[in-house]
Amino acid sequence: MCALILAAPSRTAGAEMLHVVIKNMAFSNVPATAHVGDVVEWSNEDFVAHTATARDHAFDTVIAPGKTGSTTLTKSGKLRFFCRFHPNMTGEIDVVPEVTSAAGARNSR
Ligand SMILES: [Cu+2]
Repeated sequence: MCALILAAPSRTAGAEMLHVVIKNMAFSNVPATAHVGDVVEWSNEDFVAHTATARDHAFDTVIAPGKTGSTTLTKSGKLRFFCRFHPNMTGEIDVVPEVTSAAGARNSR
């Protein structure tokens, strides 16, 4: 039997808020990487509505002009997203698993 069970995604204190700006019909300020459990806040600074929609339809958030929406990153892997209203608006974030305290000592830098 395997003693090492991958626990359900836990919302740890290390979760970060990532701010993505939607402006001039484009996603900007998109972080290259994020962790599972982080929250992406989408700020729509345009005068038209946009969506933040995952390619795999894990989420689909409509953001009205001047408003914000948020998405919690629940799984690791390459997150590709786009705007349903303007499919040429795309972005991607590399979502890496939450670092557990047991593995936390192994810093990559
Ligand atoms: Cu759009």
